[in-house]
Amino acid sequence: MFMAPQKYAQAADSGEMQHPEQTPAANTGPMAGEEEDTAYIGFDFSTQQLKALAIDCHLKVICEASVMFDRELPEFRTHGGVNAGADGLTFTAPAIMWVKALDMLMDKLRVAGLDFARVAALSGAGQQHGCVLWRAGAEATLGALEPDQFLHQQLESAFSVRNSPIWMDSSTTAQCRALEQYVGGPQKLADITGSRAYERFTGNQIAKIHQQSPEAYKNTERISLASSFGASLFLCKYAGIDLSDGSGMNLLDIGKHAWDQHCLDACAPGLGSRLGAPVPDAGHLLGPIGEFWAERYGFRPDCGVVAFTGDNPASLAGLRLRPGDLALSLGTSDTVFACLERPRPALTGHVFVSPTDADKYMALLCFKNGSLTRQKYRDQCAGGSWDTFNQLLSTAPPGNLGSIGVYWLEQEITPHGSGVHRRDASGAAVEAFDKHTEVRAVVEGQLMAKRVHAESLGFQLGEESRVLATGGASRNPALLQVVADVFNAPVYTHDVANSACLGAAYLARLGRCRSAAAAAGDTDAVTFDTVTAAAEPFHLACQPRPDAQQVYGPLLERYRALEAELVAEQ
Ligand code: XUL
Repeated sequence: MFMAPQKYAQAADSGEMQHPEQTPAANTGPMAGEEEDTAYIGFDFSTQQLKALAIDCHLKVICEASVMFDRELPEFRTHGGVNAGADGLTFTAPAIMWVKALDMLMDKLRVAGLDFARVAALSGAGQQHGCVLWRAGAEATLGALEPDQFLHQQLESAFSVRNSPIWMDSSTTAQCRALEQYVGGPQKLADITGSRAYERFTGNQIAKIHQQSPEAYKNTERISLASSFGASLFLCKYAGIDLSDGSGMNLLDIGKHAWDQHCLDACAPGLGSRLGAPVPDAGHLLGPIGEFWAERYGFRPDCGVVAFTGDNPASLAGLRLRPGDLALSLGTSDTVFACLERPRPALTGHVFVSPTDADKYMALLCFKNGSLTRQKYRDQCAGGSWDTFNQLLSTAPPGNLGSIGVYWLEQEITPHGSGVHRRDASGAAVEAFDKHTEVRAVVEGQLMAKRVHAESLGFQLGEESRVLATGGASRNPALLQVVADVFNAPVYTHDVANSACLGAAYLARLGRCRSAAAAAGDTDAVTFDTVTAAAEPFHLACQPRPDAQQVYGPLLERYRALEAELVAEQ
């Protein structure tokens, strides 16, 4: 019987992992324009904390620090880094809290021994969709920051809206429907911007602010995303919005890399000038760090600020996903990222411009029913034991002799649906399965959903495709074998903590080295792949069974049809 090691006993979907094969890492050191001691920083303005990580030019992590909003900045009375409105729909966070956290984080990095004079460039990630509204005159304040004072003392009154809407907000349904109607329907909006209208997407949030607080909107000279807000603090002037993070606004034409005038008009007047032009490419060097930073922290005056991106795009960069690869984050809810060459925006899921190559795209899918659903069936069928759960999973054959199920215990978002629905091999609805069939139906159903929805957005599995599994459940080999079989692709694991910070640090290196190469007349010498060639290798966890395609090909078609039928009924 498979025994989970003690250290994983508490972790969701835990199990033991062998790493039978490793992909060798390229052995690269300093590149053009780098010294042996050159360092890069990646920040992450995430929901619950502000984090930073520094790497050297061998891509080794040399320093990490973080500031937890609830615990270290209790004066803002956030819960999980956010303030919930009384309506249960509105979620905000004070931008000045993020500024104060940055003051604290910089001191922590200094105390941790990071020599800022080594830093050739920095970049960052931000929680997606949230926005910061800068009051008229704020850029002048940014440009005149005094190095002997904290940032938060100087930026206290820089915002026209104190509480920034964030991604958890779902109070803008009316604005979403209005935007879809204005542009010609949800699929038309998805074709332009990569997603149908979503409540948390920034255009809809701005429309609500314009409608409910017209004076504040009028008094706003610039609107940043959390990501470009971070970059603006370091540049000491407004930073453009990154194309990948900008794809989460329902405003960007993801094919043309420009704001769509129709979408802008539908949301608020004068919006284009308040957003500024998006940055033109991935890992774009925006300019040198502001004087404040050189004087207060000893950064070199030519330290580059590379456009900050969204946390999900930065994670895709941190995992170094290639076209045809798919990353599966198996956590409380499950998330899928994939690289796409030819996207097909759909009514479910999101297509963003790729954070590492603006000619490509990434898919993002969030599945609400992840680990908690698996745990529920572990408790129900396996007495709370992952070992027993894995045993049951192995008892039922791949393909479950034709039994399939959809387990939307929580109202699912990919697709929109709820309830538990079982079908036997003949396609007839059944009330219950025996334990091993149930366990396999849960796992296979969840994984088939991921493949079906990724493919609906244009994801194509190829000969070279890899599935990269992260999160608690990626330590469970029985589950990973089902992943390999359903995707008919090898599964790799990678223990990257802070993949968003790491991805941001890689993007900092990309921006810096590419601009050094361009200055030397060699514009094409540096790509995201070349600057990350020395990164830690992935570990091969398992290969698909030889008959995987034969088993799952027809089952995937049945699963797709079942979901479509259920969505149509609901
Ligand atoms: C993605 C999303 C969240 C936030 C969390 O669309 O809303 O993943 O980016 O930080």
